[in-house]
Formats: sequence, C-alpha cells, structure tokens
Amino acid sequence: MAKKPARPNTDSTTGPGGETHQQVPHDADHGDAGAHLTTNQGIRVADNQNSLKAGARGPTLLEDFVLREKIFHFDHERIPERIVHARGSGAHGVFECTRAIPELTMAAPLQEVGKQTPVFARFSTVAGGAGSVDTPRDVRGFAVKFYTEAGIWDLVGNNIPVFFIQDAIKFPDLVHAVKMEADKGYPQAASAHDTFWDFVGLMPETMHMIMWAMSDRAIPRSLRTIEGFGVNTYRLVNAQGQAKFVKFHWKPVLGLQSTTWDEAVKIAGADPDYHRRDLYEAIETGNFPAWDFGVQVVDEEWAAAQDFDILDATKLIPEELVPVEIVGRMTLNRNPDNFFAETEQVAFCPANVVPGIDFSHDPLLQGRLFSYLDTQLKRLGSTNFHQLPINAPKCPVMNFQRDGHMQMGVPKGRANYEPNSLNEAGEPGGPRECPATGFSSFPAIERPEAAREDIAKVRLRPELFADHYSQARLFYASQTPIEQAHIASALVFELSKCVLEHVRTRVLSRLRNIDDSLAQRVADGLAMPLPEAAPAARAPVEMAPSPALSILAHGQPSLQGRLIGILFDEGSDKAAIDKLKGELEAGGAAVLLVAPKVGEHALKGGKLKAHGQLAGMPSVLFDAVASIIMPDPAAKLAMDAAAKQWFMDAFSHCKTIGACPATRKLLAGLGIEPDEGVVEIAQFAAVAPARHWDREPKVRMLA
Ligand code: HDE
Repeated sequence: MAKKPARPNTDSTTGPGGETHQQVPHDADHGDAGAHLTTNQGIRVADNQNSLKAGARGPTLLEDFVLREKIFHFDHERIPERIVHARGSGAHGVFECTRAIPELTMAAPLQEVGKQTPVFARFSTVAGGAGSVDTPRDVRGFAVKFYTEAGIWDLVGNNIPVFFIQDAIKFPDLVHAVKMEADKGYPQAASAHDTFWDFVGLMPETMHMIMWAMSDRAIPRSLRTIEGFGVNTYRLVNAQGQAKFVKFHWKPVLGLQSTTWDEAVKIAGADPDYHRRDLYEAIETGNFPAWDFGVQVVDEEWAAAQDFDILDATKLIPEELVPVEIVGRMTLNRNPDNFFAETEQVAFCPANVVPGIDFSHDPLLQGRLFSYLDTQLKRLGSTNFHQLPINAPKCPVMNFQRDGHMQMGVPKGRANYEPNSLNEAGEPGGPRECPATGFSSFPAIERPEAAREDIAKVRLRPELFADHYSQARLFYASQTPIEQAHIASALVFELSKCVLEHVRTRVLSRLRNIDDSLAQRVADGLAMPLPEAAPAARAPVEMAPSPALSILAHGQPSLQGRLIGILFDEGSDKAAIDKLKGELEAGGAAVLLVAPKVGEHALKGGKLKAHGQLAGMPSVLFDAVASIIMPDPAAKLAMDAAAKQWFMDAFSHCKTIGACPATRKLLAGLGIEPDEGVVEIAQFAAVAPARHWDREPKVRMLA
C-alpha cells in the first residue's frame, strides 16, 4: 500500500513496492487565510497537484471527480466570440447629467442636473478576432450600458458617425467581405484585401464611411481619445408624448488624438494590447477617462427639408448646421474585476431603451433591433443572460417569464401567468402592466397622411438614399491638407494590397466622384491610369465644409493623459531627469523611464531604475520622448539598432524630441536635422504635446 502522505503536498511518497516517488513541490502556505480550495460542489480539495492514479505510475482513475470537474470546466471556458467587435476592452463608470432636458425626453438619466447613473462601457475593434491586436486600421465600437432606475438603456455606437451600408440586409455581406478571406483564413483584422474593396467598389453607399475609415479616425492613439456616435437616428420623447429626432454624441475630454499609420503598425508588434493597457492603467492610476455626452435634436419638419434623409445611416448632420448640445458627462472610474465575467459577457442591444428614447425607421437600426438579442443567445447560451451581474438591471425585474437554461432566480408561488386572481385567495398574484408609466412606443408612421401605396410592402429605398457622394465630399473637403494626405496614403496602401486590378480600378472610378485630385493622387500612388468616373445614381449637392469633422482643426491637446518616455543611461544627470519628470507629471502626463537595461543604474546624483528596456519600450509607445545621456553612453547607443530606431521613429512620427547635448550629437549622426520639434530639455514639457506635421512630408513619401 502506498503510504498516505502526512500532508497532500509533502515531497515524496512510497509506491506499492516501497519505491519513493516525488510529488510536485509547491507552495501550500501562500493562499488567503482560512480560504479552502473546493470543487464547484463545495467539497474541499485535498490535493490540487496530482490526479488520482492506481499507483504512482499507474493509470488515472475515472472516479477522480476533482480532476474531471476541473478539466470539464476548463474545456468549456470559451464562449463564441462576437462575430463582429470581438476584440474589446471595458470599464465601469458613472454618467452625470449636466443639463436636464425633461422638455425633450423622459429618459431617467437626463431628468435633473447632478443625477448620476451607473454605466459600463465597452470599446472594440470590428474586424479582428478576440485575440487580435488593438491598433489595426478599423472602426472602433463605443457601447455604453446605462443602468437606469427605469431599466437598461444601451447606446451601442461607433467612433465614426456614419456606417458603410444603409440596409441591415447587407450587413452579413459587408462583414464577410471585410473579415479574413473565406478560403485563406487571412488577413486578420485588416481591410486591406480584395474582398473588402471588391464589396466597396460595387456598393457606392460605402463611400462616405470609407473616407472616415481611411482617415486618422481609424487609427486612434487611445480609446480615451475617440469620439463616440449613436450613428442611427433615434427619437427623444417627452412626458407629453411629443417626439423629436436625435443623434447621440460622445466627445472625449482629452480631445481627439490619433497615431500615424507607420506608428500603428509598429505598436501592433511592440504592444498588441496597447489600447487595453492604456485604458486599464489610466483608470488604475486615477486618470479617469471622460466624455461629454451631447445630442443633436431636430424635428420632422427640419428633417424633411434637408437634401439627405435622416433615416440614412450613411449621412450625418453637420454640427455647424445643428450644434451638439452637451447634456451630461461619462467618467470611467473602475476597471472590471474579471475580464470574462464583465467585458466578455456584457450583452448590448440597441433595442434596450427606456421611456423617453425611441427608434426611428432607419432600416439599419431596425435590423439591429433584431440582431443583438439573437446573437446573445448564441454567445451566452441561455435566454437568462440578462441575469448575469454585468447585464442585470439595477432596478426591480418582475414578470412571468420562467425557467430556461441556467435560471438563477428562484421565483416563489404559482402565479406564472397573467391575468390571475390568486391574490383573492391570499396567494401572491405577481406584477401587473402599468399603462401610465410603462414603455409605450411613439406611434411613428412618419407621414400618417401618406397615400396607401407609401405604406404598401416594398423592397425599396427612399429616394435620397441614392445620394452616395455629397457627404463623402463634405468629409474630404473638411480635412486639413495633412489629413487629406493621410487619406490618400491610406487608400494607396489598402488598394496596393488588392491583387485584383479591376477592384482597384472600380474604387478609383468612385473616388473621382468625391474629389478628382484625391483620385489622381491614389492612381499615381498605385502607378495606375485614372479611369472614367463611375456614374452617380444621384448628382451630389454642395455642402459647406464642416471643421468639426477634422481632428487637427480641433487644435493640439495638452499634456493631460499623455505618455512620455525619458531615455537615460549610466552616468546621466538624475536631478535633470527628476526635474523633467516632475514638470511632465504636474502637467498631467504619465512618464516612463527607459534605459538600455531595466535594472538599477548608477547616475550622477544617485541610483535609478528604468521601467523598461530600450528594445522593449520603443518610442512608438510614447506621445513624445526626451533623452538625457552622457557622451560615452551616447556613443555606444549610436551603434545600437534599437536605440537608433527609437530616435528615428520618434522623429518620423512627428513627435517632439527633448534632446540634451549628447543626444543632439547622436541625432546628427543619424542624419536627423533638428527642427522646431527637437527642443532643449528645458523647453520639452511645453512643446511635448504637439505633433510637428510640417516634418512629415520631409521624412515620408505621402500620396
Ligand atoms: Fe453591430 N453587432 N450590427 N453595429 N455592434 C454587434 O452584437 C449588427 C452596427 C456595434 O461591445 C453584434 O453582441 C447588425 C452599427 C457595437 O459588445 C451583432 C448591424 C453600429 C458592437 C451586431 C450592425 C454597430 C456591435 C455582435 C447592421 C454602430 C459591439 C456581438 C444592421 C452604431 C458591442 C453582439 C459590444 C455588435 C449586429 C451595425 C455597433 C451581431 C445586424 C451601425 C459597438 O448583433
């Protein structure tokens, strides 16, 4: 008989033949005091290192319920990832009303100034799988769950205010086209391939969104620096039952910021979790990201007088025409305790609205109202997904729905139907409908006087939906020259990855309807002839440029929320480093110290540890960099590839470089000619937030 070990994890035991067997050495004493490991049935586990075997070298026994339960649970740990928006990061927070609008809506969070509503927000990329990188060129999802006292309100939006398609029936085609190609299984998280651009070329309604997707909006610096939009038109309904159309907006308090394409590509290698980490760390260090919440409200008469259809999700309402009225602020102040339980299992649905919010007839929205509930059943596997803590309303939920997979509630009594009169016999009778305060749909036939044919069943789109170019032109014309160059370069890059020449040609023919000079630049960048313009289904109308659509026209943001890298090495001046770090932190930036080695270095004036090693913390991770080094280490760094790349990238990404005299020499050796963005250490904190776009055409061939 094997001798029973005194403790389950002693180092050796004796086999039937008296031979000694080693057990896995491990630390049994470092758990939480009084916390006993159990199975999911609550049975205490004596040994979590060894499965139950017939002898130390014998077969494992089927009766080992501890092993079987553990492996069974593990085998089922993954749930289907979201078909779109699989890669996401979330956080808890609070929404505070800053301007009450009861005259417009009954929505509970907007009834009084100062009113706070808990929220959970999830940001995502669209095309890539759950394990894909954070910085591809892609749209970002911006979904917010409001836990109001009137029930859950989900505002499931994107960081781009328009969409690729007008009708939900095209969504599976769009998503199939953009995701990895069906036969090859690549490219992952990239729109730069034949099938996507084939679809785009054949569907001119995509052209407005394409302008956004090729702009720097699609390569954001941080999730904290993206705007959010409800995209679809909704309705606000007041207590008198009067309704207006509304577009929802989120405006980042830190301002809009993006990376360059080259940076985004390099970040993907240096830190695939760049955005997730940035969001998590900002919240962990108390730098809570915040967004102002705004509404653009118009009535039916205004909408009817426009050149575009308010029900068309490929159109926006220019802010210069209808200002965005700020009515609240969302602050994200708590990271999830558990990624799976919260960020993965959170289930958004645009159909979740509270009294005061209602839908428009936007055919994309109408399709979404069906899709999300359907997808949750597939992903979460039970109709009771609403009972998961992250999805559960924070107000009473009472109805006669019962049972189903994984029912977590224990309803009492036999009143599981309505009407019932059980309370006449003294038994609980359950809840009843509430005509006065319950959700009642806005009786929304847009034109009640419409002729019978107008409300016949048809598969048609409204006339103005055929205008595919006016707002694509508006967007392009509203960009600064460097932003236009980025759009042209992005188009060249993406189309250069298409193998099918006719696909490129067709897209070029569409671009001609947006801006001939843009089409010419892209054709030149591809070394292709410019084709005839594609016929336009409807002639575009001229619209006044909208500066609100440009990122750079908003001006340069401050040091707030920035991440700055300071490079040092043996012998550097510690006092200078401390001073600079202090200045930057006082301005609201976070600072990481980078050195050739990560451990402790002997500096002039003391010792200092780096946060990261040079090759592991490339300059693409920072908004700006400074370097305080002595001549000898600088000479050594001058021959190191990682160090050279550190400076070359910072320069070519148009970042501010704070350079001490030895660093200047190093830069000269790299052929970097200092411009107004290469500054003395003393000036660095003041200039660090700026990108020096004038530099870009000197360091990169833009289309
Ligand atoms: Fe979605 N979308 N979508 N979408 N969407 C999903 O729901 C769908 C659309 C958006 O962080 C899915 O739970 C259809 C527009 C976000 O969990 C799915 C159509 C906008 C998220 C779905 C659209 C969005 C989703 C996949 C065309 C911007 C992530 C997993 C009619 C307003 C939410 C899930 C999160 C997720 C369907 C178009 C935003 C399959 C059918 C337009 C931010 O239900």
